[in-house]
Amino acid sequence: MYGTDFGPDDAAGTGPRPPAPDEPLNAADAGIFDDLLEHDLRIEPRDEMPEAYRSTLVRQIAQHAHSEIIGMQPEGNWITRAPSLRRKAILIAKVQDEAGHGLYLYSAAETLGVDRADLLDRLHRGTQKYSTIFNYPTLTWADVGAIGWLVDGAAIMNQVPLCRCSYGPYARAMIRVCKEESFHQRQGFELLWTMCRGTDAQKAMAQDALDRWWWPALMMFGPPDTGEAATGGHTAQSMAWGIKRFSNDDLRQRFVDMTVPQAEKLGLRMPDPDLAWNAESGHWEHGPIDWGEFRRVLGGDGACNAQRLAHRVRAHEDGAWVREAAVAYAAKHADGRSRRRGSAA
Ligand code: FAQ
Repeated sequence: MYGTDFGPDDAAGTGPRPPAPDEPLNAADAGIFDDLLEHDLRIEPRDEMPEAYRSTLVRQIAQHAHSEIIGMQPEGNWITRAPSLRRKAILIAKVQDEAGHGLYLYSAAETLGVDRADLLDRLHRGTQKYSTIFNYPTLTWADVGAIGWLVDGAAIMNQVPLCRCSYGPYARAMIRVCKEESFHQRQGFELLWTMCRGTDAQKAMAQDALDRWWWPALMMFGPPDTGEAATGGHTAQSMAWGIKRFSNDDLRQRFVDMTVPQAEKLGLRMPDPDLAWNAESGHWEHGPIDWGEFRRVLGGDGACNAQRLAHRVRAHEDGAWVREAAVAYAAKHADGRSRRRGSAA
């Protein structure tokens, strides 16, 4: 049973009537996709949907899932070097959460009729992307704080609206993901807060991490998609379909407005000489983003692209025996269950 099975929430009950789960789709249902969108209801796996809507979701959800599991690497790099047992336990839990997010997202993608193994294969062959942010190195312990504060902070800003995405399984997966990302963001801020109140060397390390992660974090929101700088892209269509609820530029601006006062609280300086408060618009205006760097990293030429992918492929190959054992175990139990059912009959 899906959310839409409870019917439209307008009191007059004039909204569309989604088919029951086992009801076959018929010609009258062909228009249900538009009706569901119009009433801001959720599209579920059993609903008819345009092929372009389905493939856009597969692209975005797969890219999101790949980002979560590749995103384990930069932080995983610091698990053995965390400065205390408490910090180590927190970091292990966070990296484990990212793996969980990948699992929810691959499951959501599978409801669109794709196979998880095939998606991983496409990641490994380089035909599907993951977020550019994870191709930057984590050089010091402060980078762990900067990832939590800035990368998870940007991820939440982008992902809270996805909890209202028109595709039900993706929207529902994002609710839990966002709760966990919010904890991640706070732990990153707290880590940097502690460093900023430590020795001069620790504060300098925090500043250096902000200097290196600020611009890549702004690029996470994707290329410009409003005004004269807009470069085309998927935003207009994805917003019409209710997949995206805001433009990349809108979300980036919200992130800047949220983060600048937080940097002030930490006592850190933003690495942007053009950053200025605009009292008229009520927003912080930032300097130009180097979209040439974004395209370079997206094209495979970031500091860590090759390393991230090689590590991912190696982990996948090393884990083959675990997957085989899990399949054999499941088959053995399915066999036992069907034999027990047979002898009970
Ligand atoms: N990296 O037209 P748009 C995280 C591509 S999760 C790489 O704007 P769209 C958790 C885009 O695919 C971080 N590629 O595209 C964590 C498109 O390529 P195409 C990931 C990018 O899809 C924290 C082209 O550029 N989050 O951090 C990027 O409508 C800490 C044109 O762009 C998600 O995936 C990029 N940054 O909007 C884990 C959220 N930006 O098809 C571990 C879900 C754009 O032309 C540690 N995804 N591209 O070849 C989304 O919201 C959207 O897909 C956007 C891009 C907003 C990322």
